Amino acid sequence: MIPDDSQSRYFTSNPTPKALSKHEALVREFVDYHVSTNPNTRIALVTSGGTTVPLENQTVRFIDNFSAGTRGTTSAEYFLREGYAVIFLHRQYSLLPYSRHFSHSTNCFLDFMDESGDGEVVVRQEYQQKMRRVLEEYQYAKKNRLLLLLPFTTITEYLFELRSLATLLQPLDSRALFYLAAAVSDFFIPRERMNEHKIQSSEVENGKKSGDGKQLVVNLDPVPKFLTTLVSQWAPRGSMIVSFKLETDPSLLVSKAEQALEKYGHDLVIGNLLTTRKWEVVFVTKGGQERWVRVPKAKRSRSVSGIEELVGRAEKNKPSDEEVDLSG
Ligand code: PAZ
Repeated sequence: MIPDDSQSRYFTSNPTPKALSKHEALVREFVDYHVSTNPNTRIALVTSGGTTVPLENQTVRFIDNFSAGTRGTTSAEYFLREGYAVIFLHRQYSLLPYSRHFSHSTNCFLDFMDESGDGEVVVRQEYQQKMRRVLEEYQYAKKNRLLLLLPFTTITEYLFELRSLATLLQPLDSRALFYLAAAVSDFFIPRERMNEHKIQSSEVENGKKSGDGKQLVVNLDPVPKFLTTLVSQWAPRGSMIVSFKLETDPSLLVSKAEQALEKYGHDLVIGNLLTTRKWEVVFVTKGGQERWVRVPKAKRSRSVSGIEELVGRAEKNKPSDEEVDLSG
């Protein structure tokens, strides 16, 4: 399929991100290493966190979204446990695999520490068990070079990175998995309409209705739909591609997920609602099949992120039950 004009224009009219060539070199090295050490290696590209939409070229202000990267980080840990090497394309400073267990759960990481009787700094007794488990997994991933962290901030950086990384995963063919959990902006300001410098309050327009005073009017264009091109050109032919669909209106979720699947022709859309995303998701697959995966009610309060494990298990075992129990 030939990319539509808006896509080619997007890449020619926006500057190549500064970090791209460095990231490409890291990915090349990562892929070569894993393919040469294990020809059956499986690599998952997990995207995580939200993209920003800058309002100015020298950016002071930008539009952002809510995503903290919980889905992406939790899933990345799950894929690592399942034997995948993981490229983690994430919003800079959002949650990261392993450190996420400790980075946002107290006021300060020092809350996990204490002073022992002989003046050593140690991990507090109540955190010992969990920290040991996470540390073991982290050290295993590090020692075996299983996790590559690549940050992005803007929508443009994200799209350039996605295009390059998908292309660099070509040698993996069916051993590549795309798990696109990032919350990617649907709208952006084209480069030619973007202010170079900080928008001044003195520059904003007069309000159209009397009494409105001054207004900052921002016109956003739709971001070209890149998933079609990812599926048909960038990604290896046999790879598995999973995208996410977030909605706030429950009546739209399944139909929007079905439309996405139909339009882009990939393998699976996982739908979720903003308010219930931590404990229920819906799988929509080709042929209009819809299957809900839920953390059982009794386990929701303690299982902030258990749904990702259920998603992995559900995909592997394809159970027929509506609710998949965490303890199984
Ligand atoms: O990062 P998070 O755990 O807070 O949220 C995850 C999510 C809702 C962003 C993800 O599950 C998702 O739906 N991503 C795709 C969003 C979209 O429709 O663009």
